[in-house]
Amino acid sequence: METLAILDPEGNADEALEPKIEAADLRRLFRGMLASRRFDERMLKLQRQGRIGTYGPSVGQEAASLGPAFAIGPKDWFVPAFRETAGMLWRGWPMSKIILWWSGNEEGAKVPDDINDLPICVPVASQCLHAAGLAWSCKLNGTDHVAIGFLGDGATSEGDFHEAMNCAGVYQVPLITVIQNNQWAISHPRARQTASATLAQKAAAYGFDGIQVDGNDILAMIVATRDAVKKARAGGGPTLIEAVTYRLGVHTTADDPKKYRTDEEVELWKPKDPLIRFGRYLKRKKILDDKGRGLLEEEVAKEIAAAVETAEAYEPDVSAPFHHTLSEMPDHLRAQLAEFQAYRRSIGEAVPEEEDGRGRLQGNVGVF
Ligand SMILES: Cc1ncc(C[n+]2csc(CCOP(=O)(O)OP(=O)(O)O)c2C)c(N)n1
Ligand SMILES: [Mg+2]
Repeated sequence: METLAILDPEGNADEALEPKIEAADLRRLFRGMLASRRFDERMLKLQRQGRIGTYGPSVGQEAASLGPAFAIGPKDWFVPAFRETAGMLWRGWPMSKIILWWSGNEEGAKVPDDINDLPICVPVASQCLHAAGLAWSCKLNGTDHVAIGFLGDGATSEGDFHEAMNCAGVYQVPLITVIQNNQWAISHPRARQTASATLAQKAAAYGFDGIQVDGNDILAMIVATRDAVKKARAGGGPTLIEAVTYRLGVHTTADDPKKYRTDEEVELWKPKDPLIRFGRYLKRKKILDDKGRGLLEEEVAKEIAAAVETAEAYEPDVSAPFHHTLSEMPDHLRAQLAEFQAYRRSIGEAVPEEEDGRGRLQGNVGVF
């Protein structure tokens, strides 16, 4: 199984493999990883303060979703699981929406208008099927668009993964599947997940290419995805990319990793942190010095503060679940909605007249 790495831990690039990327884009990529990192840190604090719900950070895994996001266009499909914050921010999801999503607010699942994305989706490996279906639609519609779907190492043990990969191979759809192998599925280690030597080699059984990539190396992730996208656009079918990375933080805010893994293991991965390595690379290339980095930190801090303010000022539509589930509300749900609205009025809430379950459904159906 081929393994692709371009940046070493000191941030030196293998010149034969180094992609040509404009300095401005390299700087934006660093900003993207930094924004995701600082956003995660802030989200953990908000959760501890009881201001959002459970949160799953992607600390240490930023390059694995940002590289693929950089390598596709807005009309291609980006199908995240739940640890693709860096990629989602790059695609144009406002931070405030991501905060709303983790607060259990429907608004956080509404896709921004100008991108072909699906929202955060937690059922493990279900995203593989969504992405395979979208890739199939790209092919059936005669476009040269591709779909990129994400999953974790643990998700490769799910039937959905098998079904999606099998279907993608049989129908030769333009699908790129990125496995974020972060070594753990909550407390279950990679070694106990599968007897396969690599996760990438599973592609061989489905009849298409697989490649193992240093997932903490943003340049390698970009190159691997670009190759896969080029092949898919030309009708060459799917690719499976195994991004070898590490979850430096908690699985979610409901988890204590000290119960199942050692501090020594975490320490071993810290020098491979994608942000550190890419930062060194940019410094060496004289693209981003300490001063420039400080300015980015300030910019990102302001963006996060503004997003928290926007999200917390958002007035949730508490009747949203009634309106987003079925295209036509059946009588029993209509009755429940009426009862719910009567209760809201009885406690003094202002409920608009049109909130009777009619007339709003069509506008919302397209969201998913
Ligand atoms: C179908 C399903 N089963 C169980 C869960 C609970 N769950 C959430 S994340 C997770 C582990 C996923 O591990 P992995 O695929 O390696 O992704 P990671 O969390 O490491 O990013 C589990 C079991 C779920 N969300 N969906
Ligand atoms: Mg995992």
